[in-house]
Amino acid sequence: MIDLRSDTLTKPTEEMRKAAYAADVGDDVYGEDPTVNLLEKKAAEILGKEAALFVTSGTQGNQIAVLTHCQPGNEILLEAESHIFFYESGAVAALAGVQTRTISGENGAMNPLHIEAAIRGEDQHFPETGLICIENTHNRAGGAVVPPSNMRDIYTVAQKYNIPVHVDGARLFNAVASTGHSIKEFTQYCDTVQICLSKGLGAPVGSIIAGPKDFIKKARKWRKRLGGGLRQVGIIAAPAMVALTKMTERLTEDHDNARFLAECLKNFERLEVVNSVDTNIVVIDVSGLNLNAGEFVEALKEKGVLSVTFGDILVRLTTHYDVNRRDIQKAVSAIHELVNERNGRY
Ligand code: TLP
Repeated sequence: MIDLRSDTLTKPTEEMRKAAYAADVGDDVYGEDPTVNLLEKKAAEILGKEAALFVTSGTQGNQIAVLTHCQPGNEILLEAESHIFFYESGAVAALAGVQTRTISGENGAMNPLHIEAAIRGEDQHFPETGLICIENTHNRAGGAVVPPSNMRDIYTVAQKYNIPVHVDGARLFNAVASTGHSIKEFTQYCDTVQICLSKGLGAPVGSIIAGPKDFIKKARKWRKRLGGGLRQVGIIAAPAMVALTKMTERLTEDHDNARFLAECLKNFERLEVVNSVDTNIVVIDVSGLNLNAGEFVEALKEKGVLSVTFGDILVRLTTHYDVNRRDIQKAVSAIHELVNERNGRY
């Protein structure tokens, strides 16, 4: 099977497994796990923030950020198809008791003027705007990079109204690899950031949230409340450190593979690549084949390629460390075969 469902599917490398085996550990709830402490220090440095916290997942990181920044009854501004809004099981309502106000972006980027217009004024009827969230890269926009200039303009608005900005940077290193901008060129325009080590970077588990010291202190308490205070967690922090320090530059390979895949698919009749393929995600519209997304995914599985639905007629294909160019070529052949079979039916 060639698995293009997600970059979350990557398995730990040999170096990660060895690092896990050799990890020096302690009880992290006591602050005594040297491997976690080192990872948090290194992550804060890399991300240009005062402090960082190791958390179990991207979702947990985002939720802890919302819980720490906001009060129940706040309103948060976020992109209409952002992961926090679309894919986190309504957690911001269920856990933080905040309501969402969505802003439709273009290629994942929200217009700062739309943000400014949505910020609530002083009125007893209104909720307070507690947080602005940016997602970079933007998953449902097909891994689109939100440029630092857009983040800067949003951050400028946010600062004018004294509202914090959180970045869901689950794939922020993909934005770095795609643009050549440094990670700090992105993170300078936010108060807090969440990055995933378990996607294209290949760690088995874990995300980081980074931000000001006092924020991370409060976030640590929220992590504990959520049952995310782990014990000898150096076992997973060690492979996470390998992901953070050794796996970021190779993301360009995934991007090359995604572009190659998209270029091949563009030659196929009745199948359309709908995203700009900035990074490691290719989104295709399969409706021209007279199939819905679910039917396409099933038919492609029969041919040895796994993909995921991304709406009624859209399918997402994601490249990552565990698929190489030959796998992509095989996937292209399988899709070609499927397209030909479908075209034969007209
Ligand atoms: N995204 C997953 C699914 O949840 C959709 C995927 O396969 O792409 N932020 C962004 C932008 C994400 O894409 C994801 C995962 C998360 C946060 C959550 O990370 P985890 O899965 O570690 O909770």
